[in-house]
Amino acid sequence: MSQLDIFGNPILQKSGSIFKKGITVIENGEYIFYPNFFSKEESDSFLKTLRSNIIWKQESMNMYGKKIDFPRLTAWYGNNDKPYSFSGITLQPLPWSSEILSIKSKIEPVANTAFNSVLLNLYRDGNDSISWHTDAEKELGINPVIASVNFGATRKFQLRHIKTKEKLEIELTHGSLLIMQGELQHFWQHQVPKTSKIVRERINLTFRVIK
Ligand SMILES: O=C(O)CCC(=O)C(=O)O
Ligand SMILES: [Mn+2]
Repeated sequence: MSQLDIFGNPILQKSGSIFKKGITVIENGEYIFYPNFFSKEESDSFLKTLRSNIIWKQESMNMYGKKIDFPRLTAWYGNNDKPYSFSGITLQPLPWSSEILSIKSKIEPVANTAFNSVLLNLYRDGNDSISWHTDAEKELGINPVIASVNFGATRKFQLRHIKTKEKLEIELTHGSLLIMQGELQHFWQHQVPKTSKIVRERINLTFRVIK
């Protein structure tokens, strides 16, 4: 586990990253990380209820005429009727559930943003992953604020600058909150790689504003 600064941010010992009022300012972007935003009890309870109450789907995409399953299950909830497209698929939002609304109300004051939708990912084991991408779809507008909430297995979240190729890594722990903002989505890709370690399930929620 990395050393934490007074705001609970891990000290990354990377050149060029500085902390300003709890915000980690990196080249072309900013993030705020709370390793223990939710208590262990709250996090255990959210993991269990989200696992059973969310309508998890196996989405797939078409690649060279072949149907390829995403290496994770997904769900899309929100209060807007606009469909959301990413990785070649289009999702229609389901109406908010009480657990999601409870999480949303806790993170909104910290993220300073009123979110209108959330993408959920269920990583069943270390073989599930999400590969390099940005959350820069046009529906998200310029410099989107994305709030990512994590329950279950700790997994590595990696960031890679598209020009300099510099890499950063954050361990997303049970009950953590990562807020990405500023220009970050336009300059940094992110991924959660597969791991050969035996890990339990992990649920990630990324709250977004669809314009
Ligand atoms: O699981 C994560 O931490 C990241 C998920 C993600 O990047 C996405 O859904 O766009
Ligand atoms: Mn993403």
